[in-house]
Amino acid sequence: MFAHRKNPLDPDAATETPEAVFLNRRKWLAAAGLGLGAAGIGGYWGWRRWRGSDEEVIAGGEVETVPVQAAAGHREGTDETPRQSLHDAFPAPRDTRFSYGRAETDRADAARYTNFYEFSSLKSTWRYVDEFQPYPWTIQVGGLCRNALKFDLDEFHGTYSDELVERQYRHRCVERWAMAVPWTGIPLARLLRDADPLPAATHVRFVSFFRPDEASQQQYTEYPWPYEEGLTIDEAMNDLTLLTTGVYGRPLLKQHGAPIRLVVPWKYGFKSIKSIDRIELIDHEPATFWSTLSPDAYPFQSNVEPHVPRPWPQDEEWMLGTNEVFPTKLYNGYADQVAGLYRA
Ligand SMILES: Nc1nc2c(c(=O)[nH]1)N[C@H]1C(S)=C(S)[C@@H](COP(=O)(O)O)O[C@H]1N2
Ligand SMILES: [Mo]
Repeated sequence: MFAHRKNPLDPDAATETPEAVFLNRRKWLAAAGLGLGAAGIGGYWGWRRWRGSDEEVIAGGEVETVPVQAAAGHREGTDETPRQSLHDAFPAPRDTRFSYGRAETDRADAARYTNFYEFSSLKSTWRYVDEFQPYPWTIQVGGLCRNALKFDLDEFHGTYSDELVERQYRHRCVERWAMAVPWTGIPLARLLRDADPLPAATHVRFVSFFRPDEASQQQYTEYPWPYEEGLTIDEAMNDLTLLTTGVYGRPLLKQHGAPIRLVVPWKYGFKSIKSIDRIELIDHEPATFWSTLSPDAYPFQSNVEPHVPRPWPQDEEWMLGTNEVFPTKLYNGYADQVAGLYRA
């Protein structure tokens, strides 16, 4: 059992995690090359084993599904909500308007290095998600709207089966790692329109699950569970904001936030809340998990801004898997789509 790390608010802890150093394969190889000899080889072997094979990392996060009644879906002329079983929803057609502008991150590399504090403050959360049962799963949309919604994953996939798309997005964590991955989902705006917001709704609040029996860190830490996030209504309605149930053309792995998560590619990764339990239309800026813990480091807006330290310098980022370094762009390169939201 690995010790769960100390205070994640300590900037040093979050940037140079022991694990990040540990995972830096090039350093290990270099160290071996420098003549640490047998010790180096032994260390490398241990590192290989501890790191987990690609197969282990992926299998560790795969969601077990129970066969649902009639994946065939909706019976015409009934009020029954259409249903589609999880695996039949994938793959979805690619939305060709989006491309990474760099190499796609390897699927196992993305699955190996994840942030999911409900399970661990280490990055290898795939090791800690065994007990998590994200299927079946019910999600609710409510608050200041005319048509509150409640549906399970199969109803979601049945209702939006013609609208699911795959989009290639860049992702940027405030800790400065980045990835380029294909998400499957629908624009959040599509769902919100179905909920029919009242004019008083100015913000949207997202709340993750609270299941201390399945997510050990919800038992042991003082964090303000459940994880919560928020957007202004205009940010939530922006076409880039994607509500996703898949990645790499398959259902989300547990460590990526199965069964349903948000992806907000122009903001730091912590805004992209995982494993959503409910969505609420509200008339004020909501508190969020990270802004509650550290308002200065993680303010509500938290757009990717290379010139604003948060709290580390943010002008560069490195890619999972390859360690390739890129200059960080304003709004993570999505300024064309979102700059209008922030003009005075
Ligand atoms: N519920 C929940 N959502 C979360 C987090 C978390 O700890 N809990 N971590 C966030 C952070 S800091 C990042 S960078 C992204 C990481 O997404 P990934 O692990 O799928 O790459 O998820 C975000 N969503
Ligand atoms: Mo992050």
